Amino acid sequence: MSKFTQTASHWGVYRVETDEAGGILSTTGVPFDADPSPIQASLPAVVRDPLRIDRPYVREGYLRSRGASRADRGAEPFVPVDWDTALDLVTEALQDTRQRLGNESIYGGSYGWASAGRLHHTQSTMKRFLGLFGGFVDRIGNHSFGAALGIMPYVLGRSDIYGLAVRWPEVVAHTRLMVLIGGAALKNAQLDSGGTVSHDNAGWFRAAHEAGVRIICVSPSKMDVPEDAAPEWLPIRPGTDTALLLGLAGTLVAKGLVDREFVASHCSGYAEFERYLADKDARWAAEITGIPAAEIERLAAAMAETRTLVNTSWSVQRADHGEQPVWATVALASMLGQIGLPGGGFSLGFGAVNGMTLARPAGIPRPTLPLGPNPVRTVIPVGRIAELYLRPGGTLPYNGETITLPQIDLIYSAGGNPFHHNQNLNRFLEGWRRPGAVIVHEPWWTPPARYADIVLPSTTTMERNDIMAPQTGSHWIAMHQVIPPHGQARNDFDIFAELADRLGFGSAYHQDRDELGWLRHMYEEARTVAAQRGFDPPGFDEFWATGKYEFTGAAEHPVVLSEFRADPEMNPLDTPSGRIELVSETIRSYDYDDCPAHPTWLEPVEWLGNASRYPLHLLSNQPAHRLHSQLDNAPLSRAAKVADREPILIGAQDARQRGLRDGDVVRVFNDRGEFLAGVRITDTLLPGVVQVPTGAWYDPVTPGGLEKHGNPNVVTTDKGTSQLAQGPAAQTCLVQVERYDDPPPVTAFEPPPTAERNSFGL
Ligand SMILES: Nc1nc2c(c(=O)[nH]1)N[C@H]1C(S)=C(S)[C@@H](COP(=O)(O)OP(=O)(O)OC[C@H]3O[C@@H](n4cnc5c(=O)[nH]c(N)nc54)[C@H](O)[C@@H]3O)O[C@H]1N2
Ligand SMILES: Nc1nc2c(c(=O)[nH]1)N[C@H]1C(S)=C(S)[C@@H](COP(=O)(O)OP(=O)(O)OC[C@H]3O[C@@H](n4cnc5c(=O)[nH]c(N)nc54)[C@H](O)[C@@H]3O)O[C@H]1N2
Ligand SMILES: [Mo]
Repeated sequence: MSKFTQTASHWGVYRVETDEAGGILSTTGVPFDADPSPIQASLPAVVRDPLRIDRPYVREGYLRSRGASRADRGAEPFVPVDWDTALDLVTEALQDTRQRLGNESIYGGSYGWASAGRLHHTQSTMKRFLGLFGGFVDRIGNHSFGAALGIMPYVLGRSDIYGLAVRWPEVVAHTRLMVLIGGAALKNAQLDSGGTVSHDNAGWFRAAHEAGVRIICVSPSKMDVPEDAAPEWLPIRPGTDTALLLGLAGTLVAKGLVDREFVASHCSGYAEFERYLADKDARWAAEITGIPAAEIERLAAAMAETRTLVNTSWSVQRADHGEQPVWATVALASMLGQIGLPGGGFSLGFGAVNGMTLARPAGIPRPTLPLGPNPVRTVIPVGRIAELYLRPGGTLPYNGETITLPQIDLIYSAGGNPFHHNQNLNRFLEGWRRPGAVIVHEPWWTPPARYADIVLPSTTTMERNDIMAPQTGSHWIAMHQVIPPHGQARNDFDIFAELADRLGFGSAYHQDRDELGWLRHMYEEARTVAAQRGFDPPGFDEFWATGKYEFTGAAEHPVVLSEFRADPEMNPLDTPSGRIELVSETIRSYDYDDCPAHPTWLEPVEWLGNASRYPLHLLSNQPAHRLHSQLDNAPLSRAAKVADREPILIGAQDARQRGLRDGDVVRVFNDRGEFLAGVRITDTLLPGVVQVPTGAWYDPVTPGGLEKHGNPNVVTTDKGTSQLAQGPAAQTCLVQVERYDDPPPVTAFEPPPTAERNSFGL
């Protein structure tokens, strides 16, 4: 007799069929998901794969002498140890580091999506643990929309990018023209951070098209808006969107199309901004963007004529001066005067994830594991982690302040892949090899595990119980344990609980609750809040047995900024002027040349306009067949590889110039590094642009050398967007591409070498 168990993930809720011996028979979506993502089959396919880490391991040199051979991190075999030994080593490293250098020398490598689930949310379990241990250096900002997070408080007095997003029903009912800068590719709407319940974006795109919404895709890639929506494609040079937005704004001024009443009553600094726009006409923008001036003029006129939504994708701001396209988007929408009208104004990252643009009842709480305190106040902007490791004692300007970089001597990393999320990996690796100890929890032998000193094997969602409560959905979902843990793998929570016991703060950490004890507690706390807000979820036992609870009620999303529009005096924004700041005196006072007082076109360090030795612009977008680097080892992701490597999309003309054919292996390189990729020729990219999805597991011939699997972060820049946000700027990257014969085999999916414990006399 087989059995079906419901589990869930960032990419959806699904059921796994197992036989009596726990063998996995099949994976199916749930009836309440309109359009399940194919990624759902990937975890069941590799949950028992030979790359799973079966027990704790310690790098050979570290076992011999802690800290001595840190430069060999990633180049030495691992020695299997028992849990007791491993946890002793972790305790010792933590205590010793704290004693010598204080808690400010511990980096809680706290970036990473890990898995959906509110208890076994790895970042939370780790932060709670390190906080109670006395604190750790945390990160600030995010990889997704770091520049927007930095600039929006100055412009609108808020940075809730999700709250500012216009919802689909409003678009279909009211928007007539949707300008998608950077597109809104459906591949990205497969998932949500914290979980997706139903995939609805494809249907909404069709509905928008049927309702007659005109959709324009402004992107170097034609593939960024689904064909069903019949988009018009305006190919643009990467990194030049600010120039387009300013050129559109300048055209509005020149043609007398500015909503002067709106900018006078709702914005501050318009006059100064308009003076800056004096020479920013369509011809100026055409030179920079490659979009013909006549097209820009036509677009400006169309925007002023009809209900228009200007949406700028997150990718566009993940680039040098990424604050500018965000600010310029708000400025253009202000001049069109439609902010606060249904279906009008601006939005950021429409379609970047599944749920952000769907409407749901307001006030749904989430069961939550409390993080606890973090007595250490030092933070590092996510885009600048290498600075933290490489420049102890140095300073970093950030958001009007100066960060003094502490000396990090211990990295604790769990739930993220630093060899995926960071840019300029060769430089990053140099930094990663500086501290005295690196401790990693991982389910598989991924790059962070391979480059660790102490590796603790963790379970996956299928091997534990949890609750999914999406940030953007209207369900709570029970995630039932499907199979027993692999080998000696343990839940992150249990690992931290035992470490806390050993370190003397066990009760503060686990509060004497086990897994189900915590789930019940977290659920009941959230249920009390839900009840106060007029919802009626059942008690925990009933929820756990039923498997889901749906919050019902009017799914109305108030039109973004409508109250401010109606009465800016009564409902001012939280900015110094109470209005939309087209000029910020606060930013002016920082005197940053890379982020001036109003939206400004600043040439990126690398773009097609200054390309010479490296003539191609490399975009490294989100992968269609996995989540970042997660499940790169699964069949779905591996089937999409070309010659075993991550595909590089290249236009026919660029391929011809280099004598390349489909299926060839190429070397992609610049001064920062080199990697191999498999050629796929396309007619969907602007000439001069190549595209490699992010997330191939870092697999160099030797650490820091030629990367042979297709990880684009070997060549991307780790420059911050500006001194203001210091956001990641991965999309700003020029490269050259050439054919590479006789490539070395990919070894990313083979476990690292292991050594016997007594081989060196221990
Ligand atoms: N070049 C380039 N780089 C980028 C981007 C880009 O556009 N271009 N995008 C950036 C963006 S937006 C983001 S959000 C980041 C994402 O960066 P990350 O969030 O760091 O990427 P993931 O691959 O999701 O890493 C999650 C890791 O956690 C592990 N894991 C999964 N479940 C568990 C668990 O239960 N316990 C533990 N201990 N580990 C688990 C997985 O095996 C995986 O190694 O990447 C950024 N990097
Ligand atoms: N399947 C899948 N979906 C995902 C993720 C995943 O890993 N897998 N990751 C999720 C995460 S963490 C995030 S943050 C979001 C990110 O969402 P986005 O940042 O929107 O996603 P990207 O795929 O990086 O970029 C979208 C498109 O922007 C275009 N683009 C790049 N540079 C420029 C430019 O300079 N100008 C213009 N006009 N266009 C440009 C590229 O053609 C690219 O295809 O996606 C989420 N969705
Ligand atoms: Mo992201």
